[in-house]
Amino acid sequence: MSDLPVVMGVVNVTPDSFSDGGRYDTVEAAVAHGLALLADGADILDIGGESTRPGATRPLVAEELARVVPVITELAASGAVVSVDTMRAEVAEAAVAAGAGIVNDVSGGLADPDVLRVVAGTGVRYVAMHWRAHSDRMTDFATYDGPGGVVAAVRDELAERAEAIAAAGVARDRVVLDPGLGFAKGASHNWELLRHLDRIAALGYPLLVGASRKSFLGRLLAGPDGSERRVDEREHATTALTVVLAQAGVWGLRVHDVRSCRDALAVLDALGKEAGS
Ligand code: PMM
Repeated sequence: MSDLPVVMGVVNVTPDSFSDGGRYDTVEAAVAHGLALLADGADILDIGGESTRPGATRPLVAEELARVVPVITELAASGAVVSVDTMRAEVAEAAVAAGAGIVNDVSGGLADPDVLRVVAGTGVRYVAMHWRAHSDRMTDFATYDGPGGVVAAVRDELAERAEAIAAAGVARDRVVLDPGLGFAKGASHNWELLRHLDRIAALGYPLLVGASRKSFLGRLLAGPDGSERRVDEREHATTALTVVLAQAGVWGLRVHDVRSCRDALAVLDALGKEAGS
């Protein structure tokens, strides 16, 4: 493979994220985790201070700022490429001032359109994810009855976001799109999107995908009693998806376990070199 995806390692500075909530919710723990992910080979560290797990309620702006800014400051000062996972302009602005080079907005500018002004004004990269509603209400919006189902809906809604992003003055080559697995989507919607990522890629933007440890994998691997596989036991399935997504040509992968992702990419890399020699 010539172009392997970039690996974005997740640092959730939150008490309640679904996969790692509460583990890195102090500045020291989050910075140490970020440095460990870098040592494992992360290309980008994604720092988030708001949990988006289904049903989550939003932190106050001041809380979110206090969680992410000191962590970004330290990690950016250590030379890391940092993205901030936020839907708020105020947080995006402070994060960029602290050294973030990417704004990862799970709402694609819908939650706070002013984010686009910050991105346009600072020239940072922008990840726009497919999103329909905040986490406390998103399951009410997981309906895709139109022609073409979830894939056509996500493609069309992302195309609309891309237009709004361009209209706000963000350069096209700064934009990355993300299908938003698990956000206003059930397991079957996620699988359908993964089957047809080429139709989202046809919009002409690089794609970032966050499948790591998500609930649809827990459900896939459910035990005989129907209970979802535990979050920390979904890594092999996540790694399998790393291979599939890399072969599908995505630009980036957002993962919790950078090491296993890197190992999988090393296998693909070796195969690609063999084929070319
Ligand atoms: N998923 C989560 C949070 N942020 N950002 C992007 N761009 N794509 C995603 O799929 C995504 C995201 C939720 O997962 P987490 O709680 O493990 O961070």
